[in-house]
Amino acid sequence: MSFLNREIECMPREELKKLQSERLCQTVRHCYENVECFRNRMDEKGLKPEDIHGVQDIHLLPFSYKKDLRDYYPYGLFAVPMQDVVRLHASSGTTGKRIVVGYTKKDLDMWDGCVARMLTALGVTKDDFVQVAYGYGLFTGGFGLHGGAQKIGATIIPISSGNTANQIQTMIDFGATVLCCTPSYAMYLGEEVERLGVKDQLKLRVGIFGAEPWSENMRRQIEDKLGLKAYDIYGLSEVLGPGVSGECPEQAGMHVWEDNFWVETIDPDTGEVLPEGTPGELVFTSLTKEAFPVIRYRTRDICTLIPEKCACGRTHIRMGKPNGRTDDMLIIRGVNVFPSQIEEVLLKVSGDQITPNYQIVVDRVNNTDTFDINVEMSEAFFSDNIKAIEKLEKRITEDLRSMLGISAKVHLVNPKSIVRSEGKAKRVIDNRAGKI
Ligand code: DLL
Repeated sequence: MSFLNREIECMPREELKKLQSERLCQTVRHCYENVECFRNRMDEKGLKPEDIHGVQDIHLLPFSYKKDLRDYYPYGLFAVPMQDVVRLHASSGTTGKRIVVGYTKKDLDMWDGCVARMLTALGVTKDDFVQVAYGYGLFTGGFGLHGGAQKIGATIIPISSGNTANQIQTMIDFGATVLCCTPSYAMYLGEEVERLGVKDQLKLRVGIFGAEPWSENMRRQIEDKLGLKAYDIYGLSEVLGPGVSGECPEQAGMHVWEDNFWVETIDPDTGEVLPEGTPGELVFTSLTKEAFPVIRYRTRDICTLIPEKCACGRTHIRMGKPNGRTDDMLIIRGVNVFPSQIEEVLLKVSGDQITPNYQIVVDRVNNTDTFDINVEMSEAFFSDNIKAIEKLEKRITEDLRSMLGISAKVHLVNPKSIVRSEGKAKRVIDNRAGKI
């Protein structure tokens, strides 16, 4: 088992809590002195930084939201002078105005350290060739993985996302041993590798895939197509970028780097802190960030924390795979529908029959919502008889109806007919805007 910093990664929890408490008090003071929005919220609650003595007082602090980043766009929430900000990143998300975040030199060093910890845990060393196929640019994926790989001295292939044929040729020619990209793009690369029949020319060993939800079924398929071991990495721009948490070789949840972040799960409706192990909305407080610190930031990601000690020896808490977002909810014919519910039904269908590619299409025709789900068949199943296809469509339709309480039209579509993504997959197409 390899560690970048064993002392920190395996720190006894009592000691870790003490460190977190000290860092939380410093962060609260830093925000109160430098971020007007935070100071106003503390004042409204009649709170002063001296009232926060440690992590036991975290529940007293006000929440922060994505809306704050939009209201104070671009730099209104930065806590240091702009001369100290050495990098900006931005994210647009699926809705609304984009948000901007900033980093000092020390912030970048912390970020690199978080990603480097994960890479080291997975046995990535300076002997590896790391192909970074996340997008470089304002998106945090490319530069985030790049920074971590650079810290451990690996040979980086900074190819960015897209240009799939060239991507595969580069992997072969340059001998990439580690691939970093979104799981949807990994799946697409895997399909192309299969089509070209070049799997035996690849040297890939480790895949680091995140930035969007993906299933265990998808993990198996990517591993099989690319001949590597696939690991999950989580993060969000507002809190850091990739590397807020990541899997270790045990693959039993993602370790949140708790020396840098305090993590809670809350009831999204009441804001009440939930016991570890109960699913809820993930909320992060940064403990070491300078330029863009966050206090009790509501991610909207629904997730479960795993407090039990991990077999790898790391003491930092783990989080399960995020399974849905509180703001992903679609209201179709008055019924609340979460894409994760649809995914759950599709996951029960054998991987021999369908691929992990699907798309939800919602529209409004004659004042009524239409609800269609296109699910891609596997090559093998596609060549089966039409009766088998109709039977499977019917089964998925019925399972969805009993899960959601409304009917969707399920269409099993031809293999490779759903548009592939080079970044995050677009699973929902809602064409109803302006038709209500
Ligand atoms: O997606 C950062 C990142 C880049 C993470 C590369 C991992 C790898 P944003 O674009 O701000 O940042 O999107 C953040 O993506 O709130 C989750 O909803 C989702 N997300 C990120 N990682 C995972 C994951 C980057 N492993 C939003 N599983 C988050 C499920 C994820 N969802």
